[in-house]
Amino acid sequence: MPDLTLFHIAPSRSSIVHWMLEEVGQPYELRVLNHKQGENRSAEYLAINPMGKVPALRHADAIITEAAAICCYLADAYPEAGLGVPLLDRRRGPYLKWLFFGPSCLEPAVVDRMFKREEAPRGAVGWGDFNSVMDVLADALRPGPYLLGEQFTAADVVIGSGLRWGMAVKAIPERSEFIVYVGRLEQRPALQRAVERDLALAADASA
Ligand SMILES: N[C@@H](CCC(=O)N[C@@H](CS)C(=O)NCC(=O)O)C(=O)O
Repeated sequence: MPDLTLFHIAPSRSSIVHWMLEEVGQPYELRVLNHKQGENRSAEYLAINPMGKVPALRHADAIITEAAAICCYLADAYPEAGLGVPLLDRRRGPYLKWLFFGPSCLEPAVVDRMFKREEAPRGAVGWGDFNSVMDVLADALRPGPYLLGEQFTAADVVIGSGLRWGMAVKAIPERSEFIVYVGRLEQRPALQRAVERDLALAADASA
């Protein structure tokens, strides 16, 4: 049995980790939860993630939750995959910045837009305002090919997933920087494998 198990609902935020696992290239098991039947709220699953949310990753006897934390963890646990930045490397700072920017700035800004929530005063919310988040990301992506330049990292999995999802739900403007970057990510075989399997899982779940 593989050491790695992903608790997953397809497609969802656990698809971020599904893609990351494909990039890592180690054997893993997918434990698919039936959202309609509330399996993520079962006592068994709440013992794994008391938030009742996916993703959760089991690695031997450790449980990790929160998609960006899992991606960071996997990059560190499997350095041979080349998806992280070592501790004493100066690029570790920007790398961590982008990993945290995903769930703390990009995602809440997009969720607000998607649900047409009134924008809070920019000084009061951690992500400031939607347009600043978009401008900062577009500026960072313009040089390319990836957030840290030539190296594709776990931060691209997190930010790239947020952009793909935001563009799919039409909450993110189709700026050329985003289109070029997401198009580049979509050429990656690991992402293609994860998407294909998620589509099959989603079809099974709705059958
Ligand atoms: N902060 C968490 C959010 C996880 C999350 O909201 N997952 C959603 C799927 S997109 C979920 O499990 N929803 C099921 C539910 O709440 O019933 C992360 O980034 O991993």
